[in-house]
Amino acid sequence: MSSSPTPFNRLLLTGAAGGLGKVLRERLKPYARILRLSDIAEMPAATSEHEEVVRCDLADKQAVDQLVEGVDAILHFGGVSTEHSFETILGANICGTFHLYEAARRHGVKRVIFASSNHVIGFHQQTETLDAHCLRRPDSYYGLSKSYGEDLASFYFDRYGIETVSVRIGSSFPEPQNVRMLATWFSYDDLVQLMECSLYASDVGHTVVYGVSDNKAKWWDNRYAAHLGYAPKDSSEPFREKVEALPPLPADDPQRIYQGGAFAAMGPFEGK
Ligand code: NAI
Ligand code: 15L
Repeated sequence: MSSSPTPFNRLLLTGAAGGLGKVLRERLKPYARILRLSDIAEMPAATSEHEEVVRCDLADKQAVDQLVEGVDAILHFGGVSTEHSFETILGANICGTFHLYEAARRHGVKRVIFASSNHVIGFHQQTETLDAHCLRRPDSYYGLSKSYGEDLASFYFDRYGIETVSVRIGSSFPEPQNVRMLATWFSYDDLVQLMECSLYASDVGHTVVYGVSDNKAKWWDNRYAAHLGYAPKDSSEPFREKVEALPPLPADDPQRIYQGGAFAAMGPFEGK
């Protein structure tokens, strides 16, 4: 990738008030003349004529349609980001992602970057190495919603030619918080690099890529996404001593068995 790719006219970032949204609000500036920032939650006002701030509930089809008008590409980070009851997930993640693709189709948007999750494959064991063609084994209603999002991406490419990079994000935080994250950690710098690759690579069709840094502990193999040109620079290894000093978990704790960790043991959310 060149050091300064040509900026898009207008990029839409959903989930702009969230943890990753705040990072991307700053770091996506070089890639767009105008960044349209959206969330259901309140956000700081636009800081220049290069930002547009739009409050929008992804569950509101008409509002999402208006949100997408005039946009060249979408980074879809909005939605419920942890495990909850199916009903809580339904509006934002399942209906919301459908609304976004329908709006993209109506308004001629050609590229989406979808913040999928490792919880799409979270019921695989930590002893396995997975590539993008592996069987999905969602570990939660949240993981199911991301799996559905990947299916929407596949369908909207096959049917309407809208390209998507579905990024199965591992754990994107300032630093790994536990031993599991030694394998799943995805630094903010590597996240930004992968966003750039996903925006500018040609002919991505529907590409699934694991959003993960160059960690020594590896569960995921990104060979089917080599065409994106993503080359992570960071590693969780400098944090190993710190997280290994945390109180150890019992050998049968889901955080030590499943790739999705604790999500694999959440719920049920209803009576018997
Ligand atoms: P976050 O929870 O901090 O941000 C999500 C944002 O979506 C929030 O600001 C929330 O207000 C917004 N949102 C929720 N419901 C909405 C609705 N109905 N309409 C519009 N906006 C709504 O999560 P984070 O960590 O920033 O993650 C961003 C995206 O990346 C999420 O889609 C998450 O599932 C995904 N992801 C993040 C990972 C991570 O390690 N941070 C790992 C895997 C996936
Ligand atoms: C996710 O999908 C969540 O959005 C994030 O909050 C973390 O729990 C992450 O996965 C993880 O698996 O560490």
